[in-house]
Amino acid sequence: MIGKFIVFEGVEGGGKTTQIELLRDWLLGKGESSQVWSKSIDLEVVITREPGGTKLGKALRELLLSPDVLAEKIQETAELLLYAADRAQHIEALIKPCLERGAIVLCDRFIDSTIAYQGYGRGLNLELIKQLNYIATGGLESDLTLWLDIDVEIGLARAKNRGKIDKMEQASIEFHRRVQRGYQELSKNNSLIVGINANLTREEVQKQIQGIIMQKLVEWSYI
Ligand code: T5A
Repeated sequence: MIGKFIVFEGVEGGGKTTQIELLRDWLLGKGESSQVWSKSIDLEVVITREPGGTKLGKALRELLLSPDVLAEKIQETAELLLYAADRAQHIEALIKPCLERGAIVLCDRFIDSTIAYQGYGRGLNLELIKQLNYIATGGLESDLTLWLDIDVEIGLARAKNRGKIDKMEQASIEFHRRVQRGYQELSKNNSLIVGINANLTREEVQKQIQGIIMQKLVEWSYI
């Protein structure tokens, strides 16, 4: 793989979508954030997300997250397998081809979401989830994971202010706290996960991210 795979993670409303778009513009040297170095390198930046990065993924996302689309509850194991199916399709149909042609892929959620939500949140077996993640990804890992670490209450309030609430956002505060604990545990045990204080303003959060990406671009010999 010659591209780079950068994942954004965290609890609801942490600002992943907002920060991914700001980072894409910064990397491409657009607008106010234009950088001298970005003019001299020819980057392709691809934004994608889980669930929903492919056509199959969009259909699965609708089933998984729209509160009224199914007249029956999706059972926890079935939910786990649907996220894995979304991921398997995403990796083969979109992420690998992008990385093979050298793109920087910015992905909203990946395997750590399954560990945090289905593992810590729902209480499903963590070892089985790791095995399933391996089957879905074929072992592909991120080059960097940015964990937007926000207080659960602030994140949920931001998500609610935005309007429509999805199925996960309707879950109890205790569920979201367990998910948060999952991210805390993951970040302790994986040096590729970098925590970002996401309680701050959009601009302050973006500055932290740009600082880390700048170091990585040097380490990865882009600049
Ligand atoms: N899921 C996913 C699983 O359970 N298992 C899995 O394996 C996977 C892959 C995805 C859901 O699926 C679950 C987890 C999720 O519940 P989603 O719609 O993608 O659903 O949900 P989120 O990823 O949580 O995305 P959100 O859209 O809720 O939040 P974002 O993208 O983190 O935040 P964003 O940028 O949309 O910001 C939210 C609001 O806050 C404002 C924004 O303008 C927006 O209104 N905002 C700020 N306000 C103040 N200060 C800042 N710094 C702000 N930054 C953004």
